[in-house]
Amino acid sequence: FEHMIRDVLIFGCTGQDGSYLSKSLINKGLSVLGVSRSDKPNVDNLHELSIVDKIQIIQGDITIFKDVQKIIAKHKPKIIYNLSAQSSVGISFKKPYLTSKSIVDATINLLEACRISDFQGTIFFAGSSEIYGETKEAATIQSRIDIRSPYALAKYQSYLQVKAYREIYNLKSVTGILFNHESPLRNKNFVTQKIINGAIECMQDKSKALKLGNLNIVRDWGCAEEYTEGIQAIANATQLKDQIICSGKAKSIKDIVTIVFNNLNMNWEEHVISDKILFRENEANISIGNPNLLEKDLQWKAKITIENVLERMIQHSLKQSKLN
Ligand code: NDP
Ligand code: GDR
Repeated sequence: FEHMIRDVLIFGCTGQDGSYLSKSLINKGLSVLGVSRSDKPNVDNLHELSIVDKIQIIQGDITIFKDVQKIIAKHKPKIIYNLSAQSSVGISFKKPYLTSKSIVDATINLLEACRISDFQGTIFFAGSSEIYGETKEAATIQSRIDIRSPYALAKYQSYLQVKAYREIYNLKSVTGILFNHESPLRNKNFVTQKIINGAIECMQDKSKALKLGNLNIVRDWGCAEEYTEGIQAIANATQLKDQIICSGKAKSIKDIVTIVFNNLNMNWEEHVISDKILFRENEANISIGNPNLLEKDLQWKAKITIENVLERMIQHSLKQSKLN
């Protein structure tokens, strides 16, 4: 492993998307070097996908310029994916500085390290639909920006950095603006996983309640595993262009709750409580994307429904709960 030249470098390889992306690249025969902040990274996701032995992970902090510079100089990757972030919108309200550092400082470090070393490959940045806030109609890449959280602010700043380095320095840097995408690897604090685990607890103990925030929030949901293919399509395009990855299909939190509880043969109204304490300040009620440009330019479109993803997540969580 030590001085082998790597095809692909992934910052944030231990997360949901980093794991699926690594698996997809490895399956295509590419060698993957992952970066984690930790020298004892949590490899549960990589283990789950049976790729722990097929990926090399090194320690590095993307918020430290020297770390990034050294990694690029030493490993000379052909392509870089930056998926690393404090990725929870909810947490970003309590940790705005950490969130900004993990996204904005990270992006400028990576762009600068690539500029200085005359990096010729593509640098993909995981942007977020949260930059569009409330979408009056399905968001396109030109839609109005509407910042409603420290997380969205950081993602917007980085999106501009990535675009500016492409335009000023001809760096091959590009952003994929991703709408919500879920999977069995989704961290437990995100709403789909919280609903599924909560519903399973209610099934095991009928007296249990599940406290959620605003049930009327509408989002555009998709499948994480599939979106990592869209990410590659954007990064490998002959003409680099910032693109939106979404399903174009809107569902409310109440819809997700209904699908999950129905799947487990329960009536959600007997268990779910909407608690004002869990509402987010100033949150966009509706966020939906328009998938047409990505399909037109790169012939990529989402095919897997959120119902299908939720079904897989439920099966996975049921299996886990029986193991424990
Ligand atoms: P995860 O939270 O699952 O993974 C992100 C990874 O970033 C972690 O595994 C962690 O790896 C690393 N990281 C770096 N700094 C921090 C920090 N301060 N706190 C926590 N983790 C940190 O994210 P996803 O895989 O879901 O998302 C990948 C990227 O795509 C992120 O940038 C996210 O903002 C963006 N995105 C995701 C969407 C989604 O719906 N999932 C939608 C839109 C954008 P380690 O500990 O090993 O360093
Ligand atoms: P979020 O995802 O970090 O907002 O964005 P999350 O799953 O936490 O929230 C999705 C929506 O559900 C609403 N909601 C609740 N959310 C949580 N966590 N807990 C609750 O009890 C609850 N009740 C309602 C939220 O208010 C929100 O509207 C995700 C992340 O992956 C980001 O990185 C990414 O950029 C965006 O998706 C697009």
